[in-house]
Amino acid sequence: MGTAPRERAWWKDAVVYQLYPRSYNDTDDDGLGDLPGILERIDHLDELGVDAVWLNPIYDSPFADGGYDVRDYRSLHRAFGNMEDFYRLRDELHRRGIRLIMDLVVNHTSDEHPWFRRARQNSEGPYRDRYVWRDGEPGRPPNNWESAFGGSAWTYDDSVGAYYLHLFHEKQPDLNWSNPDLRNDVYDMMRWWLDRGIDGFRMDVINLISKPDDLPDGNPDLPWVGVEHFANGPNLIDHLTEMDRRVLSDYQDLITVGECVAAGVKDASDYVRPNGPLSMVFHFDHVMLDVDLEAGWGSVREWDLPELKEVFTRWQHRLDGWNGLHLGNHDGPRAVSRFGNDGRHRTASAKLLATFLLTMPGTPFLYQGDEIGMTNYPFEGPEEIEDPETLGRVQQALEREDVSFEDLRDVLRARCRDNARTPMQWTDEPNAGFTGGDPWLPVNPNHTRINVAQNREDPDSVFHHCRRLIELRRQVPVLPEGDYRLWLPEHPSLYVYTVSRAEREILVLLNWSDEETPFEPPAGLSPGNVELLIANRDVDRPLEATSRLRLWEARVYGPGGRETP
Ligand code: ISL
Repeated sequence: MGTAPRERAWWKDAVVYQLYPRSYNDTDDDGLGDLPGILERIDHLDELGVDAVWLNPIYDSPFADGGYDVRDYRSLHRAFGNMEDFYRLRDELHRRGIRLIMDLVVNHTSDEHPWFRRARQNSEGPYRDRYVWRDGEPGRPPNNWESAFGGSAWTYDDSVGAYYLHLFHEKQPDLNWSNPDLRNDVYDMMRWWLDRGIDGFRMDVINLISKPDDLPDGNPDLPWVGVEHFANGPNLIDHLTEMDRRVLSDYQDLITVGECVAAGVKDASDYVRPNGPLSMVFHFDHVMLDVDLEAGWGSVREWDLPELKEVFTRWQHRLDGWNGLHLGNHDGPRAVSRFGNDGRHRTASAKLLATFLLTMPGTPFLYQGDEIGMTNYPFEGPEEIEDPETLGRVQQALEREDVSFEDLRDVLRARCRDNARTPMQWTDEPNAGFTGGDPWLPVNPNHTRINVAQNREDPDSVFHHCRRLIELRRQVPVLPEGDYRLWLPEHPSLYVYTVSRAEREILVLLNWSDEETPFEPPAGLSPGNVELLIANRDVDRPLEATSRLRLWEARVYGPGGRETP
């Protein structure tokens, strides 16, 4: 940025890599990835050129929900390694200029956390009030709220004679954020990690932490019953503001990313407005496009490109703050299987998706495996699934309706969170080079074709395309912060947008379809003097002479001569 001092937050120019440690790389052959395994693959991250890594939870946990059920916030699950391994990884990342973001899971704990054990044991003690309890008769829960994993959000605890709330698994009791001691302890714990040199938090379902005291029934027709009450709740802003004042503001240069379920642009603007408590949020509007709001989990809705454009355009134009960008994470299908074509056009469409993600204003989060175009897993039966959400939903459907597992297979293949959690595919060897033991989840059989080793060798691979895009983003400062403008909003297969600032304009042309499509620059779009910056296919004609875009073709044009960041 010339000679002027950099006052911008680092995360505005960053590309973040989301790393799911359990499935990354296993060095002790227990079938589970570990921190030394990440260290062993650190050159992969370095070569890709990412600026930060977000690690999914590595804390001590009984793993009822993949580690989102924390038993001890201040120690690591032994399968991942110990604190020495952690410090080594932190230092090696930092040495390469890669920051480290940890997952903060404070809407709930594990039921094996000492707070909950004490809460259960002693009705008079200080811990009971750290969770959300209500009196009630067995079989008659306090309200109709549902768990995200199916069934009631309330479990009757015989030993206590009351219900406790769990918006997720019954082994994940919700914390009561109205309790000041609880909040103090959470803040201490956050400091404990920040003092260990991490660079920020991704905050799990942070907009669910404040529940209305009267716990009103939810609309039974919504896919997650109660969500209009427990999402974006009454004291959420106060809690986030206090967290900012008491913890975050004491540290320089942090990134704070709030995972916000059922948060619209307006809600999110309150959380990320300039000087607000969060740097950015993850919203779900685009990943909800294939959910049929009436039929819920058990169906997959057809969506079209104008709808997708509308979502991203709305967030670009209306959010009062910085955008967090993602096309997939550990909670759903693979990006190329959901938004691209994971069959014949896998490589081209995975590159198109990467082009999109990495040319949008905001901070892109690239999920592990997407840099090589990993796909969904061909699930055959429930024995291949670990994900408690899928198992819970399947069980609920089987109990309620006249369906068999076979009837659910297509939905499950489209939705199961394990699609994104199968082991990282490093090589074409057995178990994809992930482990010498038995992997905790099956390895996708397509690892013989789709793997890091093959990607690295092939200069036209998804990996090298991602690497070049990340480099380009660094060289073209317009991209992270420019003004986004959508062209051809109703076009069914072309996604065309410009990102501009001052006199500089970047033009992105994406043919988001399986068909070759005629292209004519829309009236008003006159990007003079443009140079092709990157494309996912050979481009044999200049823009003016282009009348068609090939299927899944992606091109990025901009002014000639790159800026030095
Ligand atoms: O995964 C989902 C849809 O398939 C969501 O409902 C998901 O549960 C929601 O986005 C919240 O996710 C986060 O909190 C959960 C945990 O299971 C997820 O892995 C985590 O990302 C509870 O901690």
